[in-house]
Amino acid sequence: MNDSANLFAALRAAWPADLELPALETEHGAVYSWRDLERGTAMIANLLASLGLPEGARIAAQVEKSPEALMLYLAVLRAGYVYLPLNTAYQAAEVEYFIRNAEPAVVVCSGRNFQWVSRLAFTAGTKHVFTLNEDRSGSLLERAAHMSDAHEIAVKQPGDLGCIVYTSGTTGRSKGAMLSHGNMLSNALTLKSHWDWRPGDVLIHALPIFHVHGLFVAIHGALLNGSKMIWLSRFEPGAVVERLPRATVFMGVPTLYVRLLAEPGLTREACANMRLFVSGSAPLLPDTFKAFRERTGHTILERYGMSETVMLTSNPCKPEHGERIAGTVGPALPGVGVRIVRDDGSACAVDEIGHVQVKGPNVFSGYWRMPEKTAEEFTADGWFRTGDVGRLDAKGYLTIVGRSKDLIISGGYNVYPAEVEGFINELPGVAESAVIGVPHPDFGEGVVALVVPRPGAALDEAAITAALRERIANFKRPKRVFLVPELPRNQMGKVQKNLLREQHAALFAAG
Ligand code: MCA
Ligand code: AMP
Repeated sequence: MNDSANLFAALRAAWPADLELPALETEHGAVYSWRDLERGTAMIANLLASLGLPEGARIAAQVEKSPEALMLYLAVLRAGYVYLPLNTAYQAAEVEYFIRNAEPAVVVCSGRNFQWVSRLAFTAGTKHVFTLNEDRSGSLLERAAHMSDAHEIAVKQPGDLGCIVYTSGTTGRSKGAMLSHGNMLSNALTLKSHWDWRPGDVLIHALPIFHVHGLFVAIHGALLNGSKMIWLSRFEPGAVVERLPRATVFMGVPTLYVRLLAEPGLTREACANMRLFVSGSAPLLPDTFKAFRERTGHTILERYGMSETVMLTSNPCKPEHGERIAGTVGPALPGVGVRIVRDDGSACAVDEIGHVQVKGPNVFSGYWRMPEKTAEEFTADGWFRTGDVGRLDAKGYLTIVGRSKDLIISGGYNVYPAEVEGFINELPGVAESAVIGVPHPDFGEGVVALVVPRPGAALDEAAITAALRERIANFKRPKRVFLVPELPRNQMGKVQKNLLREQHAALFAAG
């Protein structure tokens, strides 16, 4: 082991001495040992090293969740390059933007997407495109198979870039949040102690691995504790319930908890071995919190974070730290600063609602190649403006009450209305549109579009939905589209989205 600040080195140092122990168990019954992870990551790291990539080269991956996809992520860290995860739901226009913006030296995609992804990548100057499929086929592993299974972990400084995570922008353009090895490791170490990771913990991993929740919070948590993961390639509530008796930790977005509650098998007995249920990425409704406690006897721990900052606040894990309070996201994590300020930047009083700003070793250094945007998002005294609106109570618990950014969170995925409106407005026959989020019993918020047709244009909901299918990720596609003669505007000419949200508030009402 070297003394580098490489995140992988810290994770690797926590693995059990006996590398033959199981590290990962898949839903198909395949078991990967710690040695398999060690060898697999070494071979892929050696493949990357053999390509003669420049320092700081980006490796973009749009691949299905699999143990090998996990190894690819770890291998990129191990080799000292920069990982760029992409949601598998992204369509060509979205992927093209990321590739042009990040200029990855290597792109890894599913075999079935090779044709269009490689065309985009080679056009943008990417030198290497590999494929990786769920069934372990594809050129990445074929090439890695010829590599040595010994690899010395690349030496990194805490400030060296480890990942770029794209988060959508309010103006429609995605921004790449640059996270360093130090950002990610400091947060992982804080969560290890705060969430009381202990010997014998087993994590059920059922989240996608292209966003912070599944990729960092869950994976770093387990690997930094040498804990086995029960690895599910997709969330299926029955499959989770079946495995609860053999696990101790579960992490999910609120939609996962809503769906688990619909399973009759979710009982106190099924959860008897469980230690911790964590929720985040979107607000957990107090009703869900309560129903889960009544059904299982477990109190979900809700926490709050962002792609730019990893985790910021958390309800207590250990009883001596206090109670887990429904509707709150808990106090700031140790080492993290959270403050609430008014529009003029002055500090809010206890319980006064204002803008949430944060600071800490976990906070990113800036947006990839967007120095002006980065400067706008930080205050003069170095605090990051989250775009969330909240209040801190006398005990320091944060409650998120809204967002100053025009953002919809659907099933834990972020949808920026401006981006969806941009795609709708480009469709023939559309004069303008407004995209809003309204309460949805399953996804928390459901995306809805109000579309104003051009005079004489023949538009309908089905045609608009069909046209969007090819253009944007499925979770961004409006669940309903309404044709309207005009959009309500205030005196300044701004569309009154609040009014639209009120009008459609009961659209997806349960039942
Ligand atoms: C799927 N669909 C959705 C969503 N997911 N619609 C709206 N919102 C969604 N999130 C739609 C698809 O468009 C499709 O519609 C239909 O559901 C079936 O698609 P499928 O992929 O089979 O759905 P699923 O497997 O049931 O997925 C639902 C899900 C998934 C499991 C809740 O969305 C999910 O894994 N969400 C977790 C997201 C996550 O990890 N977020 C963390 C971000 P159609 O049939 O019409 O095509 S990290 C973060 O936010 C920060 C840092 C933090 O604090 O953690
Ligand atoms: P992302 O850009 O995907 O990292 O999403 C970050 C945003 O998700 C935050 O700025 C919040 O608006 C939201 N978020 C994350 N966790 C929570 C939570 N527990 N409650 C409410 N909102 C949350």
